[in-house]
Amino acid sequence: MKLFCAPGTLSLLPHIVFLEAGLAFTVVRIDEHTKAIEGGGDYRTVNPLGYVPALLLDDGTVLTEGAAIVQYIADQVPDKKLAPPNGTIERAKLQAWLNFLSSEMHKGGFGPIFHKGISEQSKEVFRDRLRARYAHLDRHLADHEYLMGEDFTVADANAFAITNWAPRVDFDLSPYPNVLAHHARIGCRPAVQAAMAADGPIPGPDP
Ligand SMILES: N[C@@H](CCC(=O)N[C@@H](CS)C(=O)NCC(=O)O)C(=O)O
Repeated sequence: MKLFCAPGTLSLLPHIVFLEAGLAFTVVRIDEHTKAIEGGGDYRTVNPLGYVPALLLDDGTVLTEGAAIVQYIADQVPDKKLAPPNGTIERAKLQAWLNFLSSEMHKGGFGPIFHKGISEQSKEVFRDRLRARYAHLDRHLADHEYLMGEDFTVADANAFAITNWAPRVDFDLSPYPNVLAHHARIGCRPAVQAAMAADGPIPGPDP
């Protein structure tokens, strides 16, 4: 399986989950701005929308969307309990967290703040949205070690990958001590440290 990645992006999420799962995979780097695949080729031939992550299966199937990719990986190794079994209410709750992180926090929060075409005033609107959502996360994590309770799941890796962006968009996490503690806890995991090291330095903004 090939995982298409770019440093500092959501591709950190499936990268972490692959390492947690202990499955064989190859990282294929792409330039987030030019869409060039390292070693040659245009990433839009893999994902026409040009964003990462994408997973290329050995049979040629392409799976996009971080939330779908990590559930697919988790389901290959059920004993690792990276996601509750399909069809259970616990799995639905995991999907609720993944959707919350993707829509409310990533696309509805961090994404627009990264956009160079958005005014500082508008960015503050999205920072406000993030504040409300981080407050919700913080309340939840006050009495849960992990998003799903007592066990690490792919949702924790998702929260980690997204929260990593806070310093890059001047988003202050200090009012959310439980989020910070969770972030530190997840960041200590060997798979997370290995994925971060492999990700390497984050390139500068699009010229
Ligand atoms: N809906 C996608 C969004 C992925 C996404 O926004 N990726 C960003 C990096 S974090 C990207 O590649 N942006 C470049 C672009 O949209 O051209 C998912 O959840 O996987």
